[in-house]
Amino acid sequence: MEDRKMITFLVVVWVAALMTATSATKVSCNGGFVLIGGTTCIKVFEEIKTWEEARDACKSTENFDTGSPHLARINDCSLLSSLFSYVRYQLRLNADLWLGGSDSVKEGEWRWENDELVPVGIPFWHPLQPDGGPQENFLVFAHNGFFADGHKDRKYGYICQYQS
Ligand SMILES: [Ca+2]
Repeated sequence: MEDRKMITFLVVVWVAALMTATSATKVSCNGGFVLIGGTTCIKVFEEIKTWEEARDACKSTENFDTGSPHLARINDCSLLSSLFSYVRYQLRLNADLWLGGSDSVKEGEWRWENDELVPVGIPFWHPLQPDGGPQENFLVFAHNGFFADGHKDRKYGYICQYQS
């Protein structure tokens, strides 16, 4: 009986662990978006636009239960690394792309569109960025994998995201 109880106990633990693992792992995103870092649904658009055009384009992409997509917000290092791997090695893209940050309201104070602060310093920003002062107020995910500031009239591809 003791052995049987132990086996039953182990099976229960194993099934519980399996269910936990399954529920914690997101497997897909909607609308052609791709899962990166196990947490975030993004879609890279290579068509070049100004930051404002890109922002509007993200919002007008297909509707989702979770709300409209928006220009991507990258707030942690592992997500930054996952994004770079995806863009550079899966898409084989070597280009600057817009993200959803700006310091147009207050120079030097970078915020996402939801008003949260954009991370500062390394490893997010390149050591020589931002360098454009009041001339460059929009956030670029540069081809080298770091953040940089970009001019509002420049045109780049862009990265949309929706909450997964
Ligand atoms: Ca600026």
